[in-house]
Amino acid sequence: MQFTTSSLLTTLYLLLLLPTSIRSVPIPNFDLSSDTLYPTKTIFTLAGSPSSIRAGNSVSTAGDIDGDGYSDVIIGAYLYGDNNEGAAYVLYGGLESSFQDVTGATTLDPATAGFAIIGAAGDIFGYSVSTAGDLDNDGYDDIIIGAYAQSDSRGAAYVIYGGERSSLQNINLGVMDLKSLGLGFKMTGDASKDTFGWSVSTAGNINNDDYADIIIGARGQSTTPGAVYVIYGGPRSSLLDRDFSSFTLTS
Ligand SMILES: [Ca+2]
Ligand SMILES: [Ca+2]
Ligand SMILES: [Ca+2]
Repeated sequence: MQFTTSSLLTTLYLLLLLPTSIRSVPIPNFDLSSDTLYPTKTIFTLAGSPSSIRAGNSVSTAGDIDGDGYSDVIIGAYLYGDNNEGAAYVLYGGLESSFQDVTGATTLDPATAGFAIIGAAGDIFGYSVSTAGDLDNDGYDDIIIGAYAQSDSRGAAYVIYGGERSSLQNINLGVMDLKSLGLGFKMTGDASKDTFGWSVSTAGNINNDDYADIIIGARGQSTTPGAVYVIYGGPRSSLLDRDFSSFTLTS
């Protein structure tokens, strides 16, 4: 390609028309002890003693769990409760003007703010949280939450389906069964001390079908040692509670 003076001037002129944000992208440094981030309004504050519930030990996008086009967030608070139940909070994204402060309570308003999921006693539920992607391909992103301390640290992980806000609700896993209620399903680790659910994440779509997949770490698994489970998504009818003590790991 041959450049003429005219074509070079034209190119330079077009470059100058580019927005400043494209030509140079300054990234400021922030000192969180003194600087104020924009927007200054927080969307999540905790009443009581935040240090005791460890809110924010784990955080993740929740994908778009209510299908309104705005991404949502999930926040773990693994020491919530008098008996280390642990909790996770889903907070909806939206117009900035719609953001509201909420408290680390047992319930939130699923119609406007989000919803809370509380673990059973001793679970350390919410130590790990993540979007699961759209595991059942119904158009709504789902979430996965780990509870590594359950049953002498055998551990568990829970998938909760997204849906219209009218279908989303506060969940207490101490008294509610996800599968029978059609809200999701539960996976449990192989043996005591496996700490199944120590880490959880979407796996993307590892087999390139129509369904997102998930990955779960069990760092305490003693025979391997450490183990990672990848579980395929699929139609909701195929997503059953799973007890991995009845599975044989293969290499
Ligand atoms: Ca949303
Ligand atoms: Ca889904
Ligand atoms: Ca898949």
